[in-house]
Amino acid sequence: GFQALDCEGIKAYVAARPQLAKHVGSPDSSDDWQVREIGDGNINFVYVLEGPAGSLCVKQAPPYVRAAGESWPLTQDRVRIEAAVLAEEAAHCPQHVPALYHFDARMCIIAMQYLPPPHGIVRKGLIEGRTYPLLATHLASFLADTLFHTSLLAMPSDKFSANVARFSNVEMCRVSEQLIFTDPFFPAPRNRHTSPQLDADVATLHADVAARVAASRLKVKFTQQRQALIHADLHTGSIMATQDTTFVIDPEFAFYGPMGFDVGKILANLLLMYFACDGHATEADPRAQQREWLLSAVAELWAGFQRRFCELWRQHGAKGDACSASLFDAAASKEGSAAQQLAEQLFMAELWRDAVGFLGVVMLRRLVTFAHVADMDSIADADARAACERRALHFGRHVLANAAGVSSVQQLCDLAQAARQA
Ligand code: SR1
Ligand code: MG
Repeated sequence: GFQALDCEGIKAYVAARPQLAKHVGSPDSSDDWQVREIGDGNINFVYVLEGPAGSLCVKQAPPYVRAAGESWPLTQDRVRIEAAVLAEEAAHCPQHVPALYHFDARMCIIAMQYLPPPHGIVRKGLIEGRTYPLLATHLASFLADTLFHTSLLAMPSDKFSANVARFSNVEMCRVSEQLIFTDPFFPAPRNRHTSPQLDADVATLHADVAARVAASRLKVKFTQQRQALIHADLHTGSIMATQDTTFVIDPEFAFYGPMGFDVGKILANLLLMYFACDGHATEADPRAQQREWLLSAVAELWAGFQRRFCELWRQHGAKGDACSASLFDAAASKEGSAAQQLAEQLFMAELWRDAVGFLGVVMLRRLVTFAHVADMDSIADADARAACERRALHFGRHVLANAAGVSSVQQLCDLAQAARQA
């Protein structure tokens, strides 16, 4: 029963459903509603409807990858995942998730709150030179709240296991496994790099045993570790923000996976923009401030995440909920408090090491496989672009292969600074 809809089809679909139409206006005057397709992602079609009563965002998933066309089929079950994940995330962190209004499994449609201007996709804003003063703090909360509350630290094991099954997303995970962990290291059919100046660098990467082995170890972690419900596509194109608000969208790749993947992916995307800044610099705006802000956002995001996550862990322990992985009532005695501290340290050290490795491989894939980032691709000057890409590529490769040696976020930022100046 699936049918792909165009703007007029979407308007008729909404007008026929009073619970949806009420967000836009009276169905009798739907001829006057404005509808436009605004999707700029790789996967789906996204429509905005505006009318006298307000606005609505409607997303429809075709049975293929939008950016590749019908030659690349893709499960439409991703819409079920997206609807379920938006609801789950909203239960833990409603202030950073758009409200979900509707899910239609047959038509592969979801409808949700439209976030009007000045909300915008963060990637676009960054390319235009914007900064977002609260982005790091908000993302730290989003990550800590969603990851902690969906993990065994907060959940009894029966509920946890049911969640792991409910959010099984095998086909979408396979796309990530291929594009992120495998394709960067050989001349895969869909690979491309934008600048021919990078030919030799890409050939070197294909022969790089240390990077390939590091990526394959992370791939094992990605496929096997059922740690929390992760968004799994948390890049700057999956975030809409203003100067005061932040919303995380598009969780169609979500599944129970390693927490470090979400942390690493968003840090990778902030750093890709950091390396792209030089290519967007003009005399009027040399992007020095933006560069500085990007590094401070990386540092604040990690520090804020750690702080909030450990705070939740202690609060949860103090409530006395005996979860499988909780240190029961840990803070109640001196020994308990020391045990809690040590547990937090070990947990965060492993998460950080994972995040650094993931961020390295995520940076590589955005430069040398299918699906690039506009941060780099939109740099007009070909030589400037190639220079930015090369620095990002070498940095990504270095932190991927040497993740264990990057012991702090400050060290990560120092390495990024040095790689930019190399
Ligand atoms: C075939 S999908 C390519 C990429 O687009 C999405 O945004 C994800 O990042 C995915 O890896
Ligand atoms: Mg997306």
